[in-house]
Amino acid sequence: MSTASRERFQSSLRRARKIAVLTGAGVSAESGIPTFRGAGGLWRRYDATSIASPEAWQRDPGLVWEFYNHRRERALGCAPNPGHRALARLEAVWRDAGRTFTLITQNVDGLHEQAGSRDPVRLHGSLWQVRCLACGSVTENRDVPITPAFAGSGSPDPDARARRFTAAELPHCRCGGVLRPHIVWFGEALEERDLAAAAAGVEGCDLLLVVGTSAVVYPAAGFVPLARRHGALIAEVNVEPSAVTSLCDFVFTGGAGEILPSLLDVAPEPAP
Ligand code: BV8
Ligand code: ZN
Repeated sequence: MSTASRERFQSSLRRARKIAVLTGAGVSAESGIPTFRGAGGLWRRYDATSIASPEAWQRDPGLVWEFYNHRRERALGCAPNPGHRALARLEAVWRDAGRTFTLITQNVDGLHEQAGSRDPVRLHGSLWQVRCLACGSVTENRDVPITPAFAGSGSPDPDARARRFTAAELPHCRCGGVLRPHIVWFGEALEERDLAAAAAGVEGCDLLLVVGTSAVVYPAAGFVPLARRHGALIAEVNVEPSAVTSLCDFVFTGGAGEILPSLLDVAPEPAP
């Protein structure tokens, strides 16, 4: 990161009246949460659509819950890293100065909230929420294992043909309905409310900060060209180029946990 580009970025950041941030799995990598497409990534081991999709759920809901139970178990022991905390600090400083700050995340691990981010737009849902297929209620659920039958089940074998869990062993709502992860799977529409909140945060923003995403999943990745069309400056923090690096005015290469604390340690410039 050259000092010149860092100073140019920080001077633009100070003047920004409306900031938007889009994060992906990379912001949680230094917290020990595996990414999807990088080395050791989750989707490297599994074909995403074979596990995180409505078809997979129809075929074998127990296998899908085994996958999410395993991710919940792993996430339980993970804490926010300095990257999450730097973003939460920037949010607090900007909002205290009466300016606008919107954090949009593709992550489902809940680490932004744990770091103090007040109301992230969670485009893909949450590992810690479940939705009832019968009554539609969405509730917080931090049971690990999700039900006793999943204790120690580990990560699933997507090639397993036989169902390993009975319907009775799946989590159920008080109304008797089966509970699914409240997560947006491939082929499922994102919630209109979340898409609208993200668009409102990006449209008219002076600066969009893109942190730790390969930017290959839509419609989330579409917020980067949207910001550009609205004339925003775009900065990226990533350990390697992504699908949107060519759209960025600033590119800072390295870990989010290493780069963000000093990069974002600026105060907003008083209004002229
Ligand atoms: C939908 C939940 C339509 C699951 C996820 C065009 C338009 C619309 C849709 C599509 C389209 N083209 C294709 C589609 C379909 C599909 C899609 O985008 N497919 C891709 C793969 C091509 N999109 C959908 O299906 C979406 N739905 O469009 O529905 C519709 C409309 C109406 C009615 C019905 C249907 C739904 C998408 C949501 C899918 N669910 N997650 C779960 O998590 O279990 S997406 C999945 O990918 C994850 O949630 C993840 O968040 C997301 C994006 O991945 P990243 O976060 O970027 O993570 P990744 O590992 O890829 O990259 C990590 C990055 O971090 C890397 O760049 C790495 O270098 C960097 N990094 C690593 N370490 C660090 C770091 N950076 C900084 N510091 C570090 N230390
Ligand atoms: Zn119910």
